[in-house]
Amino acid sequence: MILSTLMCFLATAAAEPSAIHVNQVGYATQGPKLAVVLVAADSASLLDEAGTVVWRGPLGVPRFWDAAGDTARLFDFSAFRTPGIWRILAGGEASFPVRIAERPWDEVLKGMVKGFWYNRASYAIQGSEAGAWTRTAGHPDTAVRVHTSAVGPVRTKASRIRSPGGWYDAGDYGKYLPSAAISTWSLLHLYRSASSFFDTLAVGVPAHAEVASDLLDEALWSLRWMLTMQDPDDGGVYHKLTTLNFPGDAVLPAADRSDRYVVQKSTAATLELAATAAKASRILKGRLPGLSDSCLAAARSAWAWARLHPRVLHIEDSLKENYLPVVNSGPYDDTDVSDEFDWAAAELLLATGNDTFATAVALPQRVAVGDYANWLGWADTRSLGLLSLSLEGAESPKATNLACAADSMLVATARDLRSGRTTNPYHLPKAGFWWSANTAYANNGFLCWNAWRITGDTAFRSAAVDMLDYLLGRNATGYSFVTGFGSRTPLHPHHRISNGDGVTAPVPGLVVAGPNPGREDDCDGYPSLLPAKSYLDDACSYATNEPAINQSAALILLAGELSQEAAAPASGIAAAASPVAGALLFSLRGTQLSVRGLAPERLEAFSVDGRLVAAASRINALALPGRGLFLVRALEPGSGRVRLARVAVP
Ligand SMILES: [Ca+2]
Repeated sequence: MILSTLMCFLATAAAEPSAIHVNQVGYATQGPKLAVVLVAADSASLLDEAGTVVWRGPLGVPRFWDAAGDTARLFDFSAFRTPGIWRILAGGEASFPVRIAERPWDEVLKGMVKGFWYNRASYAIQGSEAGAWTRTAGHPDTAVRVHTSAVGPVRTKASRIRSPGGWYDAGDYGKYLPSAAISTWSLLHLYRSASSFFDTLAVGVPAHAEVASDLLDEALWSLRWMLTMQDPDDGGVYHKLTTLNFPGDAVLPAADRSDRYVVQKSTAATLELAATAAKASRILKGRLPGLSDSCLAAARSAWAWARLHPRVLHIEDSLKENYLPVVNSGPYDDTDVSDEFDWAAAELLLATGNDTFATAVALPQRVAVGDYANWLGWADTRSLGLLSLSLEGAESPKATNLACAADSMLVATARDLRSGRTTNPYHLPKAGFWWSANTAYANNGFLCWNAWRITGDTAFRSAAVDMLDYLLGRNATGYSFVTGFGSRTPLHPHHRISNGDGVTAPVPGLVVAGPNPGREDDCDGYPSLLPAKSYLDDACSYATNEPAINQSAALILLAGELSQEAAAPASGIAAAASPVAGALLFSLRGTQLSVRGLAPERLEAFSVDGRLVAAASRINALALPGRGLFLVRALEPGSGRVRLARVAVP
């Protein structure tokens, strides 16, 4: 109680901005450490708490960035590796506290996972874990109406269905399948990536009997709700569950008693459930076998519905024209479901090993290279399948070829995103700003982390840390974008619970949308109209200051991978599943690759970004150029069949 009182006290006024932008949460002892200095100076110092200079270093060349209207100098203090709390001093200006620690991001990671718990629907936030933010349960969702867009022969207008649980989506109390799916998938994927780390990471929520891991438990809270959104009579899945209109801006969950509706089954929502449930079925197999089976059955019936209804699109405007009563909640329109088909097929292939799904994955040659905004998102889901194939595909013989292709595409996209990073004064790879651009920055960091996992190239890892630094304060606004974590954080998010709960500090652990020059909310008071500074810490600003589950999930993925790695350092290549993925056909000794029982017509090795690095014709051996990860392609004589393998030379 003392702690929460203190937090409330501290949070009543925003800290004055500093002219030195740092990651306000922390830097890893052995990792890269960069600050952005906006004052004219040649060098900067690190000071201890008594004000004594402990380290000094030069500043980089001044660079003007038109998106921020700033001339900025980078201060690289990576060589300073002493854990503790320090400040940077340059040109007479001091930074916020700079924390250096072996595991600097565990607390913000836990806070963001707990942020999901705070946003649970049909659930009372209480007990010592709740801190100041206790509230009674709202939205039991035990008698949800079926909207006219969703009625069928069994579930009619008079039906009432049960669909409790799940998370509130953002500042409102709607529950939307597209954003819930990508968010749930993200928590599941992170757990799959580092389950032993997350089995012991306690995030400060009440203990649960079902599974030991708080992260997995939180994912299951949403997954169980998602399963209720499937019509058991045909396998189709409703797009959303909401009231007809948004409640007032400070109405708490328990006071929002308007009727709630499930709205239209859509192909997108149905495939999103198929994909997420298929992923869950694999993770839960040895832990909760009954739920695992239910998930796989739900995924299969959802897939079957989507094949019968391949283009039932949820388009808010057309719903408004054709069905009454009019629904005015979040649209979550998706006009292209080819990516959802690919994602679901990839997850079902990994869950079943069934050839039907292998042939259904129609991967493009490259994934959204250059399309910085849309390589991943709630409506752009193809890369979720790639990420699953890359992480898990080597364990499934039927998925090996696709896993190799997924690695290659992920690395190519990461390489494209990373380009230009070192010339940007904030070290941003391809900076841009739009609604929820913070999600894109987190996604890009996660992509770069995966490229590091696949290739072992530390430049990718540094790019991932750059994105984390950006989101936690090393940006042109000088805010850490996670409520409650940092020296200067959002105090007035567009979030009904935070607005209405009478607690001065907002609910902690929420990730806001970030700078957006579109400023669609038309709020007064934006401190700057420059793109990188178009951010307003005001509850009015739904265009820059609204939290959302998919924003949190994206940053949890990035912070989670970096945190688990800090707890158990691993080199990227050593982390790859096995030296030769798949194919009994190939073997490796040193850098010498052999093909058993076959003299291929042609044998080729590619680096993971697609460059041909070695080739041979009509012999069964190939010398690889050295350490690294390679995609090997063997063309069978006669049949013309292509065999692929992913080979890591340690
Ligand atoms: Ca889509």
